[in-house]
Amino acid sequence: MRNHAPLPARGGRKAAGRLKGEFCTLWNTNASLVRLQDYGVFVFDPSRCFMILRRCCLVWLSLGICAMGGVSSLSAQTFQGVETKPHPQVQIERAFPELKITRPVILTHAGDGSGRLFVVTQQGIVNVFPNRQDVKPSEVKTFLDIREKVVYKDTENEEGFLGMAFHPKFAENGEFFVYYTSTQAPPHTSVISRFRVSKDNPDQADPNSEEEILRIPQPFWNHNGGTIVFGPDGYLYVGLGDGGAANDPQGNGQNLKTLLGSILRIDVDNTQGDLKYAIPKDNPFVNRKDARGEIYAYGIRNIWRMAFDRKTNVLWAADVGQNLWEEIDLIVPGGNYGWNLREGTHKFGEAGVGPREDLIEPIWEYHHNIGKSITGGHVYRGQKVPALDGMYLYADYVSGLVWALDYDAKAKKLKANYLIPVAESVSLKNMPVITFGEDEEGEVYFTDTFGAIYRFVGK
Ligand SMILES: [Ca+2]
Ligand SMILES: [Ca+2]
Repeated sequence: MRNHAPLPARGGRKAAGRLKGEFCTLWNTNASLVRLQDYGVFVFDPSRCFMILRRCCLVWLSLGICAMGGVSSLSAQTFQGVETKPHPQVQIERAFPELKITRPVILTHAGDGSGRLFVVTQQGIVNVFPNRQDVKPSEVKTFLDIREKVVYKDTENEEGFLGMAFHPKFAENGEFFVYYTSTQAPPHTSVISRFRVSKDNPDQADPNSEEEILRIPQPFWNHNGGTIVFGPDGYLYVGLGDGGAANDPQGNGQNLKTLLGSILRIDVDNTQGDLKYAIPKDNPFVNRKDARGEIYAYGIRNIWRMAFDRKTNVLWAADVGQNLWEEIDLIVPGGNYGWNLREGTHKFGEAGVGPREDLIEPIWEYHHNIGKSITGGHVYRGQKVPALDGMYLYADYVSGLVWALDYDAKAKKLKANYLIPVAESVSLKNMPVITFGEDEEGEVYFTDTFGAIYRFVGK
């Protein structure tokens, strides 16, 4: 088998990964739960792991060990004196109860006034459907199917179709952009491409319209980042991971000469020299010979979802941790977010450092006793749930908890962190949250690996 996850020098239990890294830590601490054929080899489907976790929890519940004590200890997290508590007015329910979409790794909209939602499978299918709660599976259409071009394996499940963003002027130019692991390139190559909608059917992309914009060779199959999003400035922001393995063995996070371990900011409406894009002249490192001009921020491990606050234009990112800490960052141009010298607000490894003025600390972190792999969401700016206005919605893939962080980015003040309870009508109480997304009105959704889509509602 060539499915060996690279074994790290230390922290070996983190060798196994998931879509955004480290799903399996939990399981390796109790390997008997999962039949790992070989330490560091993926032999299971994360969804199955999750089912096992649920079953175990049921057993613990019946033994009276886990019971409510376990739940309340999970919600009793604090950071900088702010204690997490359940939100009294908001809950989670299914958004489109009749739909089930395989590994729904992206949910977005076209921004063209059509109201349609686009949900993408990690294997490479872009689905489109009307944003109606009672939408039927028969109403879901295939907007684009590029499975033949996309590398996806359950055993190396951080590759695949990972990002999609509609051009801000999509209604006029029909352009949208995708990020995927390519079958038409050396192994572990990420590609960013432009596609166009077909001329005569708004629910279908032109599969032959692909223009490759950027290729990113990756040393390992994990930590590919993959979020692409247009900023309010019209530039495309690209979240890249550190390249993979554990501990960032190539030191990509702190290396400005590589695109890995950073967020890029590129102009896809223009070209420059041999590039299929241009580098904005006001990018922070554009005049440095020892740095790639595309880089907007660095010191990133593996951002799994980032999004602009549509009201304040602040870029929020969730960076997945390695051993102990998951974090939320506010991204500023030229910012160094610390990896692999820091993990959250802590020194990382023997070569790590204490707090340093040039390393930007997260605004929130949580320990691995709360969750083990953060999934970033959006600052809520919708109309339907006023109690969430201005709060950052996020979740943990492993513990299946969903939160709203109340942080005043202007005053740099942490106000509250709320656990969002799940409505009684939803049978699954802790879901492996794979991504968040917004519709045109700013309503926020999230998906789980079982294919369900959820939304937030007032109680
Ligand atoms: Ca990689
Ligand atoms: Ca950091």
